[in-house]
Amino acid sequence: MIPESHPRYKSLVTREKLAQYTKTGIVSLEGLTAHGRGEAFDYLLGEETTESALRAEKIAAALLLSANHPVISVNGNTAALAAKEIAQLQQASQARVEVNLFHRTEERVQAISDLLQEHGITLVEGAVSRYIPLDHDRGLCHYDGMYSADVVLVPLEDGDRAQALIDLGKKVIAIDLNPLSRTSKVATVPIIDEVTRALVNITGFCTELGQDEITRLTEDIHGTGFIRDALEYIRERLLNVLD
Ligand code: PTJ
Repeated sequence: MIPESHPRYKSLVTREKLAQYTKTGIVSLEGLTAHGRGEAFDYLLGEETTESALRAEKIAAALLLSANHPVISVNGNTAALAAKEIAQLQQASQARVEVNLFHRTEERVQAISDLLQEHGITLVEGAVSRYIPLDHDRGLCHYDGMYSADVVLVPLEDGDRAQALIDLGKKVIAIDLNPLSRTSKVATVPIIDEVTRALVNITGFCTELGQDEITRLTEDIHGTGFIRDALEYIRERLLNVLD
């Protein structure tokens, strides 16, 4: 029982939720360590959305709305933390949602799909094939999902898939609290923010943006600027932490 008065109440509740989700296979045991890395970066970022991340989230919304075939990729941690927020973003953006796992088993795919569907999410279903040239299971995807996508939202991973998607000519929106991750570095738009905060903000922008703004926001995107902003923000906070 976690007392609400605990100064880290929210964080402890989230940890407990993720630990519970390992029992149904929705979150992998490795997912718990991945969450710890995210928490550490969120701590450094002050556990709130920075102005720079909010700008990235606006561009992400514009990219999703301007896409012909937007896809949201969902892994175990993302499903456990943000099923409700993904449902809302799907409504607002009309993006397809596809389960894509690193630690892939058919049981986990099924458990995560069930959780997402319980939240009202429509999934790309059916056979998968190794359409993304990777020698691990993140390479498996659906023809009418990620394979045909022009914009892919990739939350919570630090690996080689983002680069592979870019090499296939797709635009990649990453959500990752680690500004130094491979995924953040290569993404068209790296969103250095916590996944639930980021998804809520992107959904909000999806309901607000008009066509002129969408065109302006997607014209000329400089992803590395968001990484510099996040590192500078952390540097400033560390220098002033004892003031
Ligand atoms: O469910 P699976 O099998 O697909 O596995 C999912 C994990 C997350 C285990 C897998 O993708 C993995 O190993 O990821 P990495 O390489 O640890 O990368 C996860 C990234 O997400 C790290 O850079 C973390 O900083 C970041 N992260 C963790 N929690 C959050 C986060 N970013 C945003 N919001 C979070 N809540």
